[in-house]
Amino acid sequence: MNKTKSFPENFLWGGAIAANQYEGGYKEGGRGLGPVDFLPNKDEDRVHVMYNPHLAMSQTFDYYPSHKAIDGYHYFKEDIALFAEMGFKCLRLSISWPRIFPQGDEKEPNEAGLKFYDDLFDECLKYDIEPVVTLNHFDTPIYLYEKYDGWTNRSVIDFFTNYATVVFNRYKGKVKYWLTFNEINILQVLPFLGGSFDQNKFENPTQAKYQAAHHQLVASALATKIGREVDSNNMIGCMLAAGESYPNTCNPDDIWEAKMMDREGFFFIDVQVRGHYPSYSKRFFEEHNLTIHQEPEDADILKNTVDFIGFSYYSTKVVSGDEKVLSSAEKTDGNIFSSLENPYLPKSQWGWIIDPKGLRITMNTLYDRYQIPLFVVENGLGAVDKIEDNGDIIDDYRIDYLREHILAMDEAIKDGVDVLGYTTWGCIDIISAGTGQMSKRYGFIYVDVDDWGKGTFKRSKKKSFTWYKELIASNGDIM
Ligand code: P53
Repeated sequence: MNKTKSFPENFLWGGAIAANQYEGGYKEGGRGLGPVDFLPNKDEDRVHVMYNPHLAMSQTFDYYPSHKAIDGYHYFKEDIALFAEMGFKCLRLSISWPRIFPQGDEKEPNEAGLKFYDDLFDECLKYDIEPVVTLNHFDTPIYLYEKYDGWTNRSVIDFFTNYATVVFNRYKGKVKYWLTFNEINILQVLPFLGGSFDQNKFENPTQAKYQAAHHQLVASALATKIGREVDSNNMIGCMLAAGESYPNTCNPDDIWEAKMMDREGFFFIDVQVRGHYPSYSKRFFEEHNLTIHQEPEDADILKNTVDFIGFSYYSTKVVSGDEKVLSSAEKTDGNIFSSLENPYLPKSQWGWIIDPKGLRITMNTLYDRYQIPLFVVENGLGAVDKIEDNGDIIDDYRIDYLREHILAMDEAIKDGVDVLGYTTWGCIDIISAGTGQMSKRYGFIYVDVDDWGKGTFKRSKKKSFTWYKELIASNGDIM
C-alpha cells in the first residue's frame, strides 16, 4: 500500500473525556463536590449561573447533570472495552480532585478515590491504552471556593501541589502523559469553572483573574517539577483552548485586535513554555491597573517549563477593532469565546464555526511560536443524533467533520509540525460543559440518557465507531 499520510508509527490516536462530565457518582466513595455539581442544565439557565456563581450556591435547581452524568463511575470497564475495540492507543481523562481530597485542603488523601483511578488506569493498561491524565479539569473542590475564593488565594497552590504529589506517586509507572490545567485560559472567560471563584465579588475582576492565573501558572510549574522528580519518564504538558483569531478585514485595527485576542491565550502558554512572563504583559498590566502579587521564588519556579503543548480546537474566531463594525455586526452565539460571523464557513447546530483549515493554521502558529511538540487533545462536533427504526445511528456529519480536521492535521505535520497524538472530544457521549445538555453529542458511542437524566444508560455504536476504528487501524491512511 502506498502510504499517503504523514502520521508517525507511534502516533497516539484516541479519545478524550473529563471526570466532571463523565463519571457521575458525585458522592460515591467519599467524593467532595466541585463547581460543576452546582450547575443546572441549559433550560434552567446554566450559562447565566456559570457567570453568577452565587446563584449556583443559593438556589436549588430541578436537575444537576453532573451528579449522574453518564455513570462512568460504574460503566468504565464496559466503556474502555469499547475504546479498545476501536483500537485506541490512548485515552485522555481527568482525575477529579475532590475524589482524592474531598475538601481540597486536607493533608491525607481519600483512599477510595485513589483506588477508583487505580482500577481505571489498570483497565486502560490491560488493553495497552496509554492514559493521558489532566490534573484539573473544571474540578477545584467547592470547599476551596467557599473558604478561600478558589485560585485567587495563594494557599490553593499548596493544596494543589499536595494533590499532584499524591497522584504522581500513586500512579507512577501507570501514567506517563499528564496535563496540568485544562484550557488554562478559560479562567479569563469562566472563572467559576476554571478557577473556583466568583469574579463578581471583586472590585477589579480582571485583577482577580490575573492573580488567579499567576497562582495557576506557579502551581502548574511546581506540578511539572514534582512530576519530573517522581518519574523522569513523565511527559508533562500544558493545555490551551486554542483557535486562531482572524482579522475581520485588512484594516490594521482589525489585525491588531486579532493579535491581542490571541495573546490572551498565548499569555499562559508563553509562561508555561518559556518559563517567564512575556514582555508585552508589562504594558497590559499597567494599562489595566493590575498589580500581580508575586513571591520572590516565583521567577525560579516558573522555569520548570512543559514538555509539550496540549490544546483543544473547535473553531477559529473573527475579530474586529473597528467600533462601527462592533456595534452593528452579528456575533455568533454559540461558543463562549465570542466571534463575528465568518461568511466563508458553515456552523454547527450550536452555532460553532466549522473550520478544518483553521486547525492547520492554528497548529502552524503554535509550532512557529514554541517549537515543542503539540498534542491535539480535544476536537469534535457536538450534534443531535437520530436513532433509526432499526437502531442505527448514521452520523455522517461527525465523520465528515473529523475527517476534514484529521486531513488538516496531516497537512500541518507535512508542514513540519511535531504532533504527539490526537484525541477526539467526548469519544463517548457525555454532558456538555457549556450547556449541560446530553443532546449535544460528540461520541462514537451513543449513551441512552436525555437532557433530564432519563434513559437506560445503555451504550451503542454509531456509524462513526467503525469509521474511526478503520482510521486508527490504518494509522490515519484510510479515512
Ligand atoms: P461543550 C466551551 C465551554 C466550556 C468549555 O464544549 C469549553 C468550551 C469550548 O472551548 O472547552 C472544552 O461541552 C472543554 C470540555 C468541553 C468541550 O470544550 O460546551 O475542555 O470540557 O466539553 C466542548 O460542547
